[in-house]
Amino acid sequence: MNLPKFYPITDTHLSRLSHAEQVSRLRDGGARFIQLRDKRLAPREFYEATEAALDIARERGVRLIVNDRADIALALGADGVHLGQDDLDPAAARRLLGERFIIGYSTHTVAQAIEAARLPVDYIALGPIYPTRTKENPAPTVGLEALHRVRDAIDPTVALVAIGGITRANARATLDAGADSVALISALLDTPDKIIERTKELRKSLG
Ligand code: TZP
Ligand code: MG
Repeated sequence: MNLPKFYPITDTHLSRLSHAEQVSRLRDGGARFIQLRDKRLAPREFYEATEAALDIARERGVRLIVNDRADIALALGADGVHLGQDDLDPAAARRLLGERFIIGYSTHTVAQAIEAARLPVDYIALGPIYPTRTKENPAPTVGLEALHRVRDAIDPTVALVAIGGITRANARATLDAGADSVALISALLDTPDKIIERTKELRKSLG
């Protein structure tokens, strides 16, 4: 699949803003493809936050991916789901969601990514590429070399997303190493008043 060069992921703890407000500001900065991620909310609350964010996203031409919860993505008609190694298996999610939904899948090593690309997924995420303070108990960093190796090994129609410690300073090099898109949290969200500005700057630097 075709992905924009950058892929923001919401974080309410870091930004102190609702998911809907983060989507709005990220969109103002030029984002068109956003993931809603919340490790704290109960499923019902996450459903409600996703519903509110989807209203904004639809109005403003943003595709929204729901982290972890294929059921919420399906119930609300979001654009897709992002699954981790402990979530619903991607093949099961594909059976549930059908072909119309985007399925993304997190991987943490070269071998895992190559294996994952054979599953019925639209993109795989590989990371952390660089050290990150955003994720609890992150896997060891894999570096740019791992991106090269995965890109060379997998089907070109499966998009490759780099995640973990991406900033404006390293985003270009990360794309050049073989990522189709870079996913970011703290570089865009850790200063709520600057989300629009940071997103615009990133977009500009990626051309
Ligand atoms: N998965 C691997 S690293 C990471 C996730 C969710 C956190 C990315 O956050 P940041 O702030 O962009 O390093
Ligand atoms: Mg998950």
